[in-house]
Amino acid sequence: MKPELEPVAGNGLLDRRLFLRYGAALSGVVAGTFTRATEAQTSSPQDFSPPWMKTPGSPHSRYGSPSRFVTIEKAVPGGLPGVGSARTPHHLLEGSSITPSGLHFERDHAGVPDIDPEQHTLLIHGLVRRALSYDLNALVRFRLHTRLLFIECSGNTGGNNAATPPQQNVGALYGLLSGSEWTGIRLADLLDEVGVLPEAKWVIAEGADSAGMTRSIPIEKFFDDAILALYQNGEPVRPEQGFPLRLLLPGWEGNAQVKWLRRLQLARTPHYGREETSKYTELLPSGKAIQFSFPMGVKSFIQKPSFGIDLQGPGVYEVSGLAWSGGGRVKRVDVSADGGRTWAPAELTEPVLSKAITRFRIPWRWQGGPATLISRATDELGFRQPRHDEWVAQYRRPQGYHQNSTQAWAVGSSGIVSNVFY
Ligand SMILES: Nc1nc2c(c(=O)[nH]1)N[C@H]1C(S)=C(S)[C@@H](COP(=O)(O)O)O[C@H]1N2
Ligand SMILES: [Mo]
Repeated sequence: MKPELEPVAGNGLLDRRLFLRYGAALSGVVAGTFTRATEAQTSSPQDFSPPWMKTPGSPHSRYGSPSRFVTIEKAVPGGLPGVGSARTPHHLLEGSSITPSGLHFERDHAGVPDIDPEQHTLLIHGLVRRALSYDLNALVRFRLHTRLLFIECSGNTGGNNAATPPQQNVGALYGLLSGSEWTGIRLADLLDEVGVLPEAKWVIAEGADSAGMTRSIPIEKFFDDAILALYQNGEPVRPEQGFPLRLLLPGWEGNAQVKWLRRLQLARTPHYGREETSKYTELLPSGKAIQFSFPMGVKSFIQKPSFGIDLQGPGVYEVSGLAWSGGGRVKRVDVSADGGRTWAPAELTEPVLSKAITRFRIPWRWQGGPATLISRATDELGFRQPRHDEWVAQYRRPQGYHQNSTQAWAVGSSGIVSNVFY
């Protein structure tokens, strides 16, 4: 059996199916493939019994934590405590479309409130037949729904709108994106109960943090797929994500997904607050700005290799990364190793779900010369990521929201990876 490693695109991108079929064989056959194993010194495992096999291990834990040999942390910014963002360290993660709850990114305007759930209520009022106030006991009696979703701050990857490419890892550049399996109540069910008056067009959502962060949401989204989240990855929503209640607007910009939700006011018009006037609007070349640009565009990035994750000599590598779209499912991710001249389709890890993170993988034989790796995602609506120059031309600098251009990583002959605009 001699597997054929014919590239499917220029500069060494290989067919993923070959690896599924010949995975083990390839590492032996092809010089410089995945394997970095060393020659075994002995054939008997008894010759080496490590200290942890000689005494019983530690007792059960009440709440498990990672191995003490593993340090994966969010970088916490300086400045005012609790104000700003702590990003998901994507450069240290692998495998899942679900972000471990403790590593979900955090964007807080005034810190994380310490809410006593017994004292927390959600008031729904304004243009409704009867205003109602719900405590948690009332809410858990509703029908629950579970869905895997991404949340992305529309400021994510704003760094790539600088004049020169920032040399930062994918945690810093893409860390305002996380995925969770959320469980909660459909807002449509709650609105049915209060009875929406026909003149209601907007829902004004207010958080119980000391910023009292507030956003105006078109009512259609509430009838479509908005969720009041009570659980995150199978346990109550974490304080950083909005305990005890968080508004989820699948596929829409993070800012509108109000945490620590305490009030929904149905109204004729938006409230035109800070977060939808001076912030979270996009300045156009004409000097006008786009307001209420809710859905997040189709987007992807190569996580490995990337800045800080360099190549260790020529050979076969797996190129992998994450793709997502606020418009629905990711339909395909193409990868180029020659700066966008030729493209090959990457394998998408199942299940590929609407408005959730999808992982992609494709093998690549690096010959050792300079290369430029790019991923380009297309969603089921037919939207495709723009090139960096195309994206930049849409706006007036320094506008950095909704940055969804393709990410290019230049690999130097020594294997060092850097961020480039192309
Ligand atoms: N009440 C309240 N809701 C909020 C915020 C906030 O500061 N206060 N930050 C918003 C912003 S800008 C984003 S991007 C998301 C971040 O959600 P996360 O912190 O759970 O990742 O929450 C949004 N909801
Ligand atoms: Mo945000």
